[in-house]
Amino acid sequence: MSGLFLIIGRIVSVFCLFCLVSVPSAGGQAPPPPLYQVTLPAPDREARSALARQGIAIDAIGPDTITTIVKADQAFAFYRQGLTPLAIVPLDFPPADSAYHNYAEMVAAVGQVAAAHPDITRVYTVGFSLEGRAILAMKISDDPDADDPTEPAVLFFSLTHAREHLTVEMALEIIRLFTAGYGTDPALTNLVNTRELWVMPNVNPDGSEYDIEAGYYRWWRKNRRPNEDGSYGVDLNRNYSYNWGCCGGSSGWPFSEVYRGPAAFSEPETQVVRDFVLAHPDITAAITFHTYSELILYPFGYTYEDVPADMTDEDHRTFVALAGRMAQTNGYTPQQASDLYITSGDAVDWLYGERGIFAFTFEMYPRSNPPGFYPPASVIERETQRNHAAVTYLAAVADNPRKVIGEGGDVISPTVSIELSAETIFVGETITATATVSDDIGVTLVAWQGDGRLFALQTGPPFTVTWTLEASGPHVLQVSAFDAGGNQSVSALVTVTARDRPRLTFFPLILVDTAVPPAARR
Ligand code: 0X9
Ligand code: ZN
Repeated sequence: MSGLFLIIGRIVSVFCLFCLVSVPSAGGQAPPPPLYQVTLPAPDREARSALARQGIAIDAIGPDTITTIVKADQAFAFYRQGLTPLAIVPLDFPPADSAYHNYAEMVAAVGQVAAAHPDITRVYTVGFSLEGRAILAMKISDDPDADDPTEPAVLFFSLTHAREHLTVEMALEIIRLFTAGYGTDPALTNLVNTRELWVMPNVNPDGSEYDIEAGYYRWWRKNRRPNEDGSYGVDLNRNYSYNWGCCGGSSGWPFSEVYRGPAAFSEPETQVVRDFVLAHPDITAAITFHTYSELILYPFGYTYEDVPADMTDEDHRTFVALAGRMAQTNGYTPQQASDLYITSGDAVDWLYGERGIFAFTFEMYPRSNPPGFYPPASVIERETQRNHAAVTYLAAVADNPRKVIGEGGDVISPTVSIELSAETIFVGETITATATVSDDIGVTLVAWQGDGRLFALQTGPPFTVTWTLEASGPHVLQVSAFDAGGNQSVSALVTVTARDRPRLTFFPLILVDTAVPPAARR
Protein backbone atom coordinates (compact mmCIF):
# COMPACT_ATOMS: atom_id res chain seq x y z
CA MET A 1 0.00 0.00 0.00
CA SER A 2 2.92 2.23 -0.74
CA GLY A 3 3.62 2.99 2.88
CA LEU A 4 0.32 4.62 3.49
CA PHE A 5 -1.18 2.20 5.91
CA LEU A 6 -0.10 4.07 9.03
CA ILE A 7 -1.31 7.39 7.71
CA ILE A 8 -4.60 5.90 6.65
CA GLY A 9 -5.04 4.34 10.06
CA ARG A 10 -4.76 7.81 11.59
CA ILE A 11 -7.21 9.29 9.14
CA VAL A 12 -9.69 6.60 10.07
CA SER A 13 -9.24 7.35 13.76
CA VAL A 14 -9.94 11.03 13.24
CA PHE A 15 -12.88 10.29 11.00
CA CYS A 16 -14.27 7.96 13.61
CA LEU A 17 -14.54 10.65 16.23
CA PHE A 18 -17.68 11.41 14.27
CA CYS A 19 -18.85 7.85 13.65
CA LEU A 20 -21.25 5.84 15.71
CA VAL A 21 -19.02 2.79 15.63
CA SER A 22 -15.40 2.77 16.69
CA VAL A 23 -12.97 1.44 14.12
CA PRO A 24 -9.61 0.61 15.61
CA SER A 25 -6.85 2.16 13.59
CA ALA A 26 -3.99 0.16 14.97
CA GLY A 27 -3.40 -3.21 16.49
CA GLY A 28 -3.77 -3.75 20.13
CA GLN A 29 -7.01 -2.18 21.21
CA ALA A 30 -9.48 -4.50 22.88
CA PRO A 31 -11.45 -5.88 19.97
CA PRO A 32 -15.03 -4.63 19.70
CA PRO A 33 -17.43 -7.48 20.45
CA PRO A 34 -18.85 -9.25 17.41
CA LEU A 35 -22.33 -8.21 16.38
CA TYR A 36 -25.23 -10.35 15.27
CA GLN A 37 -28.33 -9.64 13.24
CA VAL A 38 -31.22 -11.07 15.24
CA THR A 39 -34.73 -11.65 13.88
CA LEU A 40 -37.43 -11.54 16.56
CA PRO A 41 -41.15 -12.30 16.38
CA ALA A 42 -43.14 -9.05 16.52
CA PRO A 43 -46.60 -9.56 15.01
CA ASP A 44 -48.01 -6.06 15.51
CA ARG A 45 -47.18 -2.49 16.40
CA GLU A 46 -47.74 -3.15 20.12
CA ALA A 47 -45.07 -5.88 20.05
CA ARG A 48 -42.73 -3.60 18.10
CA SER A 49 -43.34 -0.75 20.52
CA ALA A 50 -42.59 -3.02 23.48
CA LEU A 51 -39.22 -3.88 21.97
CA ALA A 52 -38.47 -0.26 21.16
CA ARG A 53 -39.33 0.68 24.77
CA GLN A 54 -36.61 -1.75 25.93
CA GLY A 55 -34.09 0.18 23.90
CA ILE A 56 -33.93 -2.27 20.98
CA ALA A 57 -33.03 -0.46 17.77
CA ILE A 58 -35.41 -1.83 15.13
CA ASP A 59 -33.53 -1.93 11.84
CA ALA A 60 -36.13 -3.60 9.63
CA ILE A 61 -39.74 -4.70 9.94
CA GLY A 62 -41.16 -7.85 8.32
CA PRO A 63 -44.83 -8.91 8.21
CA ASP A 64 -44.62 -10.29 11.74
CA THR A 65 -40.93 -9.88 12.65
CA ILE A 66 -38.30 -7.24 13.27
CA THR A 67 -34.53 -7.40 12.87
CA THR A 68 -32.02 -5.72 15.09
CA ILE A 69 -28.25 -5.76 15.42
CA VAL A 70 -26.98 -6.61 18.89
CA LYS A 71 -24.00 -8.02 20.76
CA ALA A 72 -23.95 -11.67 21.80
CA ASP A 73 -25.01 -11.01 25.42
CA GLN A 74 -28.13 -9.16 24.27
CA ALA A 75 -28.94 -11.97 21.86
CA PHE A 76 -28.90 -14.41 24.78
CA ALA A 77 -30.94 -12.00 26.93
CA PHE A 78 -33.80 -12.32 24.43
CA TYR A 79 -34.10 -16.02 25.33
CA ARG A 80 -34.28 -15.18 29.03
CA GLN A 81 -37.13 -12.81 28.25
CA GLY A 82 -38.98 -15.60 26.47
CA LEU A 83 -38.45 -13.88 23.11
CA THR A 84 -37.01 -16.72 21.06
CA PRO A 85 -35.03 -15.31 18.13
CA LEU A 86 -36.04 -16.74 14.76
CA ALA A 87 -32.53 -16.22 13.38
CA ILE A 88 -29.15 -15.07 14.69
CA VAL A 89 -26.72 -14.30 11.91
CA PRO A 90 -23.17 -13.11 12.51
CA LEU A 91 -22.54 -10.00 10.51
CA ASP A 92 -20.64 -10.31 7.30
CA PHE A 93 -19.46 -8.01 4.56
CA PRO A 94 -21.81 -5.03 4.32
CA PRO A 95 -24.70 -6.00 2.02
CA ALA A 96 -23.34 -3.87 -0.83
CA ASP A 97 -20.12 -5.90 -0.72
CA SER A 98 -21.71 -9.32 -0.34
CA ALA A 99 -20.11 -10.51 -3.58
CA TYR A 100 -16.81 -10.64 -1.68
CA HIS A 101 -16.14 -14.07 -0.21
CA ASN A 102 -15.85 -14.36 3.53
CA TYR A 103 -13.87 -17.33 4.84
CA ALA A 104 -16.75 -19.83 4.77
CA GLU A 105 -17.80 -18.69 1.31
CA MET A 106 -14.23 -19.00 0.06
CA VAL A 107 -14.00 -22.55 1.41
CA ALA A 108 -17.33 -23.39 -0.25
CA ALA A 109 -16.25 -21.82 -3.56
CA VAL A 110 -12.98 -23.76 -3.60
CA GLY A 111 -14.89 -26.95 -2.79
CA GLN A 112 -17.34 -26.36 -5.63
CA VAL A 113 -14.55 -25.92 -8.15
CA ALA A 114 -12.83 -29.04 -6.86
CA ALA A 115 -16.06 -31.03 -7.19
CA ALA A 116 -16.62 -29.74 -10.72
CA HIS A 117 -13.04 -30.44 -11.87
CA PRO A 118 -11.85 -33.58 -10.05
CA ASP A 119 -9.58 -34.46 -12.97
CA ILE A 120 -7.32 -31.44 -12.52
CA THR A 121 -7.77 -30.18 -8.93
CA ARG A 122 -7.15 -31.21 -5.35
CA VAL A 123 -7.76 -29.20 -2.19
CA TYR A 124 -5.49 -29.67 0.80
CA THR A 125 -5.66 -28.30 4.29
CA VAL A 126 -2.03 -27.30 4.67
CA GLY A 127 -2.29 -26.09 8.25
CA PHE A 128 -4.35 -24.05 10.68
CA SER A 129 -4.51 -20.47 11.80
CA LEU A 130 -4.03 -19.48 15.42
CA GLU A 131 -7.80 -19.67 16.03
CA GLY A 132 -7.98 -23.01 14.27
CA ARG A 133 -9.25 -22.16 10.80
CA ALA A 134 -8.04 -24.41 8.01
CA ILE A 135 -5.61 -22.83 5.58
CA LEU A 136 -6.34 -24.26 2.15
CA ALA A 137 -4.17 -24.85 -0.88
CA MET A 138 -5.68 -25.86 -4.19
CA LYS A 139 -3.49 -27.69 -6.64
CA ILE A 140 -4.34 -27.41 -10.32
CA SER A 141 -2.52 -29.83 -12.61
CA ASP A 142 -3.36 -32.50 -15.16
CA ASP A 143 -2.39 -35.30 -12.79
CA PRO A 144 -3.27 -33.70 -9.46
CA ASP A 145 -2.33 -36.67 -7.29
CA ALA A 146 1.18 -36.96 -8.66
CA ASP A 147 4.02 -34.73 -7.55
CA ASP A 148 5.65 -34.64 -10.97
CA PRO A 149 9.31 -33.60 -10.61
CA THR A 150 9.43 -32.59 -14.26
CA GLU A 151 6.70 -30.00 -13.82
CA PRO A 152 7.67 -26.62 -12.35
CA ALA A 153 5.35 -25.38 -9.63
CA VAL A 154 4.00 -21.86 -9.21
CA LEU A 155 2.51 -20.51 -5.99
CA PHE A 156 -0.14 -17.79 -5.75
CA PHE A 157 -1.18 -16.77 -2.24
CA SER A 158 -3.54 -14.16 -0.94
CA LEU A 159 -4.81 -12.34 2.08
CA THR A 160 -1.71 -12.00 4.19
CA HIS A 161 -3.21 -8.74 5.45
CA ALA A 162 -6.69 -9.01 6.91
CA ARG A 163 -8.34 -6.06 5.18
CA GLU A 164 -7.06 -6.84 1.69
CA HIS A 165 -10.18 -8.75 0.66
CA LEU A 166 -9.81 -8.18 -3.08
CA THR A 167 -6.87 -10.59 -2.98
CA VAL A 168 -9.14 -13.52 -2.03
CA GLU A 169 -11.17 -12.72 -5.13
CA MET A 170 -7.92 -12.71 -7.11
CA ALA A 171 -7.07 -16.20 -5.90
CA LEU A 172 -10.56 -17.46 -6.72
CA GLU A 173 -10.28 -15.88 -10.15
CA ILE A 174 -6.99 -17.71 -10.79
CA ILE A 175 -8.69 -20.95 -9.82
CA ARG A 176 -11.60 -20.17 -12.16
CA LEU A 177 -9.27 -19.10 -14.96
CA PHE A 178 -7.31 -22.33 -15.11
CA THR A 179 -10.16 -24.72 -14.41
CA ALA A 180 -12.57 -23.11 -16.87
CA GLY A 181 -9.77 -22.75 -19.41
CA TYR A 182 -8.85 -26.41 -19.24
CA GLY A 183 -10.01 -28.06 -22.43
CA THR A 184 -11.36 -24.80 -23.83
CA ASP A 185 -8.28 -22.58 -24.04
CA PRO A 186 -5.18 -24.20 -25.54
CA ALA A 187 -2.58 -22.04 -23.73
CA LEU A 188 -4.23 -22.53 -20.33
CA THR A 189 -4.67 -26.25 -21.02
CA ASN A 190 -0.99 -26.55 -21.84
CA LEU A 191 -0.05 -24.77 -18.60
CA VAL A 192 -2.26 -27.06 -16.52
CA ASN A 193 -0.68 -30.03 -18.30
CA THR A 194 2.92 -28.91 -17.81
CA ARG A 195 2.85 -27.02 -14.47
CA GLU A 196 1.74 -27.59 -10.91
CA LEU A 197 -0.25 -24.51 -9.99
CA TRP A 198 -0.88 -23.89 -6.31
CA VAL A 199 -3.34 -21.33 -5.00
CA MET A 200 -3.76 -20.41 -1.32
CA PRO A 201 -6.71 -18.02 -1.21
CA ASN A 202 -6.42 -16.94 2.42
CA VAL A 203 -3.35 -17.30 4.65
CA ASN A 204 -4.76 -15.06 7.40
CA PRO A 205 -8.33 -16.26 7.90
CA ASP A 206 -8.59 -15.11 11.54
CA GLY A 207 -7.66 -11.61 10.51
CA SER A 208 -10.01 -11.41 7.52
CA GLU A 209 -12.97 -12.72 9.53
CA TYR A 210 -12.21 -10.30 12.32
CA ASP A 211 -12.12 -7.48 9.80
CA ILE A 212 -15.70 -8.08 8.66
CA GLU A 213 -17.52 -9.83 11.45
CA ALA A 214 -18.78 -6.70 13.18
CA GLY A 215 -20.83 -5.69 10.17
CA TYR A 216 -18.50 -2.82 9.43
CA TYR A 217 -14.87 -2.83 8.36
CA ARG A 218 -12.35 -2.76 11.15
CA TRP A 219 -9.38 -1.90 8.95
CA TRP A 220 -7.54 -4.83 10.50
CA ARG A 221 -4.14 -5.81 9.11
CA LYS A 222 -2.43 -8.37 11.30
CA ASN A 223 -3.37 -11.85 12.48
CA ARG A 224 -5.22 -12.24 15.77
CA ARG A 225 -2.38 -13.23 18.09
CA PRO A 226 -3.08 -12.01 21.65
CA ASN A 227 0.17 -10.24 22.50
CA GLU A 228 1.78 -10.05 25.92
CA ASP A 229 0.86 -6.41 26.41
CA GLY A 230 -2.84 -7.04 25.82
CA SER A 231 -2.74 -5.92 22.21
CA TYR A 232 -3.55 -8.17 19.28
CA GLY A 233 -1.82 -9.25 16.16
CA VAL A 234 1.47 -9.88 14.42
CA ASP A 235 2.08 -8.48 10.94
CA LEU A 236 2.53 -11.70 9.01
CA ASN A 237 4.49 -9.84 6.34
CA ARG A 238 7.17 -9.01 8.92
CA ASN A 239 7.33 -12.46 10.48
CA TYR A 240 9.34 -14.41 7.87
CA SER A 241 12.87 -15.28 8.88
CA TYR A 242 14.91 -13.69 6.10
CA ASN A 243 16.68 -10.81 7.86
CA TRP A 244 13.86 -10.83 10.36
CA GLY A 245 13.93 -7.76 12.58
CA CYS A 246 16.68 -6.02 10.65
CA CYS A 247 17.18 -2.55 9.36
CA GLY A 248 14.20 -0.68 10.75
CA GLY A 249 11.83 -2.62 8.51
CA SER A 250 9.44 -3.74 11.24
CA SER A 251 8.49 -2.99 14.83
CA GLY A 252 9.22 -4.80 18.08
CA TRP A 253 6.29 -3.05 19.72
CA PRO A 254 3.28 -5.41 19.77
CA PHE A 255 0.77 -2.59 19.40
CA SER A 256 2.30 -1.59 16.06
CA GLU A 257 0.68 -2.38 12.73
CA VAL A 258 4.02 -3.78 11.59
CA TYR A 259 4.81 -5.81 14.71
CA ARG A 260 7.22 -8.55 13.66
CA GLY A 261 6.25 -10.99 16.43
CA PRO A 262 8.46 -12.31 19.23
CA ALA A 263 10.53 -14.48 16.87
CA ALA A 264 10.85 -15.25 13.18
CA PHE A 265 8.06 -17.61 12.15
CA SER A 266 6.42 -17.29 15.56
CA GLU A 267 3.00 -17.37 13.88
CA PRO A 268 1.19 -20.49 12.70
CA GLU A 269 0.10 -18.72 9.51
CA THR A 270 3.66 -17.96 8.36
CA GLN A 271 4.78 -21.42 9.47
CA VAL A 272 2.12 -22.87 7.18
CA VAL A 273 3.42 -20.95 4.16
CA ARG A 274 7.03 -21.78 5.07
CA ASP A 275 6.37 -25.50 5.51
CA PHE A 276 4.34 -25.64 2.34
CA VAL A 277 7.11 -24.01 0.33
CA LEU A 278 9.80 -26.21 1.91
CA ALA A 279 7.73 -29.28 1.03
CA HIS A 280 7.51 -28.17 -2.62
CA PRO A 281 11.06 -27.51 -3.78
CA ASP A 282 9.82 -27.43 -7.38
CA ILE A 283 8.25 -23.98 -6.84
CA THR A 284 10.16 -21.61 -9.09
CA ALA A 285 7.88 -18.57 -9.18
CA ALA A 286 5.32 -16.99 -6.87
CA ILE A 287 3.01 -14.04 -6.47
CA THR A 288 1.74 -12.86 -3.10
CA PHE A 289 -1.31 -10.67 -3.63
CA HIS A 290 -1.83 -7.55 -1.51
CA THR A 291 -3.72 -4.31 -1.93
CA TYR A 292 -3.33 -1.54 -2.83
CA SER A 293 -1.34 0.83 -5.12
CA GLU A 294 -1.14 -1.11 -8.42
CA LEU A 295 2.48 -2.13 -8.08
CA ILE A 296 4.61 -5.13 -8.93
CA LEU A 297 7.35 -5.38 -6.31
CA TYR A 298 10.40 -7.58 -6.51
CA PRO A 299 13.05 -8.28 -3.85
CA PHE A 300 14.73 -7.18 -1.85
CA GLY A 301 12.69 -5.21 0.62
CA TYR A 302 15.28 -5.22 3.39
CA THR A 303 17.90 -3.14 1.56
CA TYR A 304 18.01 -0.27 -0.90
CA GLU A 305 20.85 -2.02 -2.71
CA ASP A 306 19.70 -3.29 -6.07
CA VAL A 307 22.11 -6.20 -6.21
CA PRO A 308 23.34 -7.01 -2.70
CA ALA A 309 25.62 -9.96 -2.04
CA ASP A 310 22.66 -12.28 -1.64
CA MET A 311 21.31 -11.64 -5.14
CA THR A 312 23.06 -12.41 -8.39
CA ASP A 313 23.21 -9.83 -11.12
CA GLU A 314 21.50 -12.34 -13.38
CA ASP A 315 18.62 -12.77 -10.96
CA HIS A 316 18.26 -9.03 -10.55
CA ARG A 317 18.00 -8.61 -14.31
CA THR A 318 15.50 -11.45 -14.38
CA PHE A 319 13.35 -9.79 -11.71
CA VAL A 320 13.44 -6.47 -13.56
CA ALA A 321 12.53 -8.13 -16.86
CA LEU A 322 9.74 -10.26 -15.39
CA ALA A 323 8.22 -7.38 -13.43
CA GLY A 324 8.42 -5.15 -16.49
CA ARG A 325 6.78 -7.71 -18.75
CA MET A 326 3.98 -8.41 -16.28
CA ALA A 327 3.45 -4.69 -15.72
CA GLN A 328 2.95 -4.22 -19.46
CA THR A 329 -0.01 -6.54 -19.22
CA ASN A 330 -1.79 -4.98 -16.24
CA GLY A 331 -0.63 -1.37 -16.14
CA TYR A 332 0.87 -1.67 -12.64
CA THR A 333 4.16 0.04 -11.81
CA PRO A 334 7.14 -2.31 -11.46
CA GLN A 335 9.75 -1.49 -8.83
CA GLN A 336 12.05 -2.89 -6.20
CA ALA A 337 10.17 -3.40 -2.92
CA SER A 338 12.54 -1.25 -0.89
CA ASP A 339 11.99 1.69 -3.23
CA LEU A 340 8.54 1.76 -1.71
CA TYR A 341 9.88 1.43 1.81
CA ILE A 342 12.19 -0.90 3.69
CA THR A 343 10.65 -3.98 5.22
CA SER A 344 12.19 -6.85 7.09
CA GLY A 345 10.80 -10.34 7.27
CA ASP A 346 8.42 -10.08 4.34
CA ALA A 347 7.37 -13.14 2.39
CA VAL A 348 9.01 -12.24 -0.88
CA ASP A 349 12.45 -11.65 0.67
CA TRP A 350 12.24 -15.11 2.23
CA LEU A 351 10.95 -16.80 -0.91
CA TYR A 352 13.84 -15.48 -2.97
CA GLY A 353 16.54 -15.11 -0.30
CA GLU A 354 16.01 -18.53 1.23
CA ARG A 355 14.53 -20.55 -1.63
CA GLY A 356 15.66 -18.79 -4.82
CA ILE A 357 12.05 -18.41 -5.95
CA PHE A 358 11.22 -15.62 -8.39
CA ALA A 359 8.62 -14.09 -6.11
CA PHE A 360 6.64 -10.87 -6.48
CA THR A 361 4.30 -8.82 -4.37
CA PHE A 362 1.36 -7.56 -6.40
CA GLU A 363 -0.28 -4.55 -4.80
CA MET A 364 -3.63 -4.67 -6.56
CA TYR A 365 -6.28 -2.06 -7.31
CA PRO A 366 -6.85 0.74 -6.43
CA ARG A 367 -4.05 3.19 -6.91
CA SER A 368 -5.05 5.28 -3.90
CA ASN A 369 -7.50 5.85 -1.07
CA PRO A 370 -10.46 6.08 -1.47
CA PRO A 371 -11.47 3.38 -2.15
CA GLY A 372 -8.25 2.04 -0.59
CA PHE A 373 -8.72 -1.36 1.00
CA TYR A 374 -12.45 -1.45 0.41
CA PRO A 375 -13.26 -1.02 -3.27
CA PRO A 376 -16.87 -1.74 -4.23
CA ALA A 377 -17.73 -5.27 -5.28
CA SER A 378 -18.49 -3.98 -8.76
CA VAL A 379 -14.74 -3.83 -9.51
CA ILE A 380 -13.96 -7.44 -8.57
CA GLU A 381 -14.37 -8.92 -12.03
CA ARG A 382 -12.48 -6.19 -13.85
CA GLU A 383 -9.62 -5.95 -11.36
CA THR A 384 -9.04 -9.68 -11.02
CA GLN A 385 -9.28 -10.33 -14.76
CA ARG A 386 -6.76 -7.54 -15.18
CA ASN A 387 -4.13 -9.95 -13.88
CA HIS A 388 -4.94 -12.90 -16.15
CA ALA A 389 -2.08 -12.17 -18.52
CA ALA A 390 0.48 -11.56 -15.77
CA VAL A 391 -0.46 -14.78 -13.98
CA THR A 392 -0.33 -16.89 -17.14
CA TYR A 393 2.91 -15.24 -18.23
CA LEU A 394 4.64 -16.10 -14.96
CA ALA A 395 3.31 -19.65 -15.14
CA ALA A 396 4.56 -19.94 -18.73
CA VAL A 397 8.15 -18.96 -17.87
CA ALA A 398 8.22 -20.97 -14.64
CA ASP A 399 10.24 -23.78 -16.23
CA ASN A 400 13.19 -21.38 -16.05
CA PRO A 401 12.36 -17.73 -15.35
CA ARG A 402 15.93 -16.69 -16.24
CA LYS A 403 15.12 -17.36 -19.86
CA VAL A 404 13.54 -13.91 -20.06
CA ILE A 405 17.06 -12.48 -20.07
CA GLY A 406 18.36 -15.19 -22.38
CA GLU A 407 20.07 -17.20 -19.62
CA GLY A 408 19.05 -20.78 -20.23
CA GLY A 409 15.60 -22.27 -20.42
CA ASP A 410 13.70 -23.03 -23.55
CA VAL A 411 12.67 -20.11 -25.70
CA ILE A 412 12.35 -21.94 -28.99
CA SER A 413 8.80 -22.19 -30.24
CA PRO A 414 7.60 -25.28 -32.08
CA THR A 415 7.32 -25.25 -35.84
CA VAL A 416 3.96 -26.23 -37.19
CA SER A 417 2.28 -26.66 -40.56
CA ILE A 418 -0.82 -28.38 -41.92
CA GLU A 419 -1.24 -30.97 -44.65
CA LEU A 420 -4.70 -31.53 -46.10
CA SER A 421 -6.14 -34.61 -47.79
CA ALA A 422 -7.92 -32.26 -50.23
CA GLU A 423 -8.34 -28.55 -50.68
CA THR A 424 -11.74 -28.70 -52.31
CA ILE A 425 -14.55 -31.00 -51.31
CA PHE A 426 -18.34 -31.16 -51.58
CA VAL A 427 -20.52 -29.91 -48.74
CA GLY A 428 -21.10 -32.69 -46.23
CA GLU A 429 -17.80 -34.39 -47.04
CA THR A 430 -14.89 -34.81 -44.64
CA ILE A 431 -11.26 -33.85 -45.06
CA THR A 432 -8.34 -35.21 -43.10
CA ALA A 433 -5.76 -32.74 -41.85
CA THR A 434 -2.40 -33.62 -40.35
CA ALA A 435 -0.20 -31.23 -38.38
CA THR A 436 3.51 -31.57 -38.93
CA VAL A 437 5.13 -30.34 -35.71
CA SER A 438 8.58 -30.28 -34.26
CA ASP A 439 10.21 -28.73 -31.22
CA ASP A 440 13.60 -28.90 -29.51
CA ILE A 441 12.12 -30.14 -26.22
CA GLY A 442 9.00 -31.78 -27.61
CA VAL A 443 5.48 -30.70 -28.45
CA THR A 444 3.09 -31.06 -25.50
CA LEU A 445 -0.17 -29.87 -27.05
CA VAL A 446 -1.66 -29.36 -30.49
CA ALA A 447 -4.85 -27.33 -30.81
CA TRP A 448 -7.03 -27.27 -33.92
CA GLN A 449 -9.29 -24.40 -34.83
CA GLY A 450 -11.78 -24.58 -37.67
CA ASP A 451 -13.35 -21.31 -38.77
CA GLY A 452 -11.97 -19.78 -35.56
CA ARG A 453 -13.58 -22.37 -33.27
CA LEU A 454 -11.48 -24.78 -31.21
CA PHE A 455 -12.51 -28.33 -32.08
CA ALA A 456 -9.64 -30.62 -31.06
CA LEU A 457 -6.87 -30.71 -28.47
CA GLN A 458 -4.21 -33.41 -28.73
CA THR A 459 -1.41 -34.13 -26.30
CA GLY A 460 0.37 -36.71 -28.42
CA PRO A 461 0.66 -38.00 -31.98
CA PRO A 462 -0.93 -38.68 -34.36
CA PHE A 463 -1.79 -35.01 -34.77
CA THR A 464 -4.51 -35.75 -37.29
CA VAL A 465 -8.12 -34.59 -37.40
CA THR A 466 -11.09 -35.05 -39.66
CA TRP A 467 -13.31 -32.09 -40.44
CA THR A 468 -16.71 -32.26 -42.05
CA LEU A 469 -17.77 -29.11 -43.86
CA GLU A 470 -21.47 -28.41 -43.62
CA ALA A 471 -21.73 -25.18 -45.58
CA SER A 472 -20.49 -24.18 -49.00
CA GLY A 473 -17.73 -21.65 -49.44
CA PRO A 474 -14.20 -21.20 -48.06
CA HIS A 475 -13.35 -22.55 -44.56
CA VAL A 476 -10.17 -21.86 -42.64
CA LEU A 477 -8.19 -24.27 -40.55
CA GLN A 478 -5.38 -23.37 -38.19
CA VAL A 479 -3.33 -25.32 -35.71
CA SER A 480 -1.31 -24.17 -32.70
CA ALA A 481 1.50 -26.11 -31.08
CA PHE A 482 2.82 -25.73 -27.54
CA ASP A 483 5.84 -27.02 -25.64
CA ALA A 484 6.71 -27.50 -21.97
CA GLY A 485 8.61 -24.23 -22.00
CA GLY A 486 5.31 -22.39 -22.40
CA ASN A 487 6.25 -21.47 -25.98
CA GLN A 488 3.65 -21.60 -28.67
CA SER A 489 3.34 -21.11 -32.40
CA VAL A 490 0.47 -20.90 -34.78
CA SER A 491 0.40 -22.33 -38.29
CA ALA A 492 -0.54 -20.37 -41.36
CA LEU A 493 -4.26 -20.41 -42.10
CA VAL A 494 -5.14 -22.99 -44.71
CA THR A 495 -8.32 -22.74 -46.71
CA VAL A 496 -10.58 -25.60 -47.65
CA THR A 497 -13.35 -24.87 -50.11
CA ALA A 498 -16.62 -26.73 -49.90
CA ARG A 499 -18.64 -26.78 -53.12
CA ASP A 500 -22.28 -27.60 -53.52
CA ARG A 501 -22.78 -30.96 -55.18
CA PRO A 502 -24.00 -30.69 -58.80
CA ARG A 503 -27.78 -30.96 -58.95
CA LEU A 504 -29.18 -33.95 -60.86
CA THR A 505 -31.75 -32.96 -63.43
CA PHE A 506 -34.43 -35.54 -64.18
CA PHE A 507 -35.92 -35.75 -67.65
CA PRO A 508 -39.36 -37.47 -67.70
CA LEU A 509 -39.09 -40.83 -69.25
CA ILE A 510 -41.81 -41.52 -71.81
CA LEU A 511 -42.33 -45.20 -72.32
CA VAL A 512 -43.16 -46.01 -75.80
CA ASP A 513 -44.45 -49.39 -76.95
CA THR A 514 -42.17 -49.93 -79.89
CA ALA A 515 -43.91 -53.18 -80.70
CA VAL A 516 -46.83 -51.19 -82.12
CA PRO A 517 -46.05 -49.41 -85.38
CA PRO A 518 -46.44 -45.60 -85.10
CA ALA A 519 -49.30 -45.54 -87.52
CA ALA A 520 -51.30 -47.99 -85.37
CA ARG A 521 -50.83 -45.88 -82.22
CA ARG A 522 -53.09 -43.10 -83.31
O1 0X9 B 1 3.96 -3.45 3.84
C1 0X9 B 1 3.67 -4.54 3.31
O2 0X9 B 1 3.74 -5.60 3.90
C2 0X9 B 1 3.20 -4.54 1.86
N1 0X9 B 1 2.30 -3.46 1.60
S1 0X9 B 1 0.79 -3.46 2.24
O3 0X9 B 1 0.22 -2.19 2.03
N2 0X9 B 1 -0.10 -4.51 1.45
O4 0X9 B 1 0.89 -3.81 3.59
C3 0X9 B 1 4.38 -4.36 0.94
C4 0X9 B 1 5.50 -5.29 1.18
C5 0X9 B 1 6.51 -5.17 0.11
N3 0X9 B 1 7.84 -4.96 0.60
C6 0X9 B 1 8.38 -3.72 0.73
N4 0X9 B 1 7.75 -2.64 0.45
N5 0X9 B 1 9.61 -3.65 1.16
ZN1 ZN C 1 -0.73 -6.17 2.38
